[in-house]
Amino acid sequence: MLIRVSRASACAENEITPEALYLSRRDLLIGLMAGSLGVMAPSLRAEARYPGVPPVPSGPEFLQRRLASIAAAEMPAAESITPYLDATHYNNFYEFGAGKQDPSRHAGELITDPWSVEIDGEVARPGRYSLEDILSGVVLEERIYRLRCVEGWSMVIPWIGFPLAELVSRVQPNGHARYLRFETLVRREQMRGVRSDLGLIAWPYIEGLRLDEAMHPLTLLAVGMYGRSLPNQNGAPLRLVVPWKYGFKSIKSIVRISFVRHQPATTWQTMAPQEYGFFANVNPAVSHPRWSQATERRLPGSLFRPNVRPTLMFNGYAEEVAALYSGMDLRKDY
Ligand SMILES: Nc1nc2c(c(=O)[nH]1)N[C@H]1C(S)=C(S)[C@@H](COP(=O)(O)O)O[C@H]1N2
Ligand SMILES: [Mo]
Repeated sequence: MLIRVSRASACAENEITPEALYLSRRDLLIGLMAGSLGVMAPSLRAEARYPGVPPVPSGPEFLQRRLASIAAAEMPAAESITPYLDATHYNNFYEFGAGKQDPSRHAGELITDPWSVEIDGEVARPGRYSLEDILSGVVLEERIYRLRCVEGWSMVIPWIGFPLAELVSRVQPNGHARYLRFETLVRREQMRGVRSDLGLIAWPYIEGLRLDEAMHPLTLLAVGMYGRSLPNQNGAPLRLVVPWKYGFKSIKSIVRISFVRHQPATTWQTMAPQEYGFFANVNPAVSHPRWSQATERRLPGSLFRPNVRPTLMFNGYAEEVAALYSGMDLRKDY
């Protein structure tokens, strides 16, 4: 809902719009398209748009330069963006501890530059790609998405990134590639949660997508949020964002992407298979065994104003993604 993907089923605008209006709107659309290339739309002035963002950009210099020229996404009419301070101080990133404040307290210890990602498996162009390499030739864009955690809270976050599909096409998967398997960095000296081992998680944190899910235009690789590079607690320098799935699918600080033949075993699914599935599509009709998923708390909220709202099928992106799951029983494949 927050971003529109055109559908073949939609009737052509010129069937219903007077010609003059249609033409001027067409010019506007062309302008907007140019804008997404940073030509015409207002460039993203993060400090004006998002109160509380750091006054000075951070991250490697090549990324700062790229972030300076991004076009601003249209502000959603029906939703307000979660304040920067909430999105960066209420996090899940178990590598830095299990508490919601632990990542913002401790992730600063992580060194994220230089960074590279190993790409291997069923692809014609495997290799170790530097972050700069990964970003070369892609257009970074701002996308405002809802994020729904399986625990029952949600936010609205303006990400900066590019479609994962572009990277997938570049490395040329072969006919055996059916799934992508993602791995987060493990660096004990810089990751307090890994050191103190909760005894629960077998590091590295692993996530996965079916190839068609990875190729879907809503699926992003993000390098920034709120007009800035990603804070470490949000998964710097490179993370996945899959807005129609529960947040745990959106793996942070990625160091490896493998193209594989079989559905990979993922972290939460392995730990508690009866509670967390591989697909993890947001679904208000399928309860978690210990709580309902019918509603969510939109952050920020308070004890007295919990800000509860109904959870939407596929987190509100059903129109765009439902076809990926046609014929599947989403109660079984949760
Ligand atoms: N490596 C790694 N990625 C992770 C997690 C984690 O613990 N480790 N937590 C996930 C969960 S449960 C959620 S809800 C989102 C939270 O992203 P945010 O902190 O940027 O809002 O990150 C996901 N990605
Ligand atoms: Mo989550």
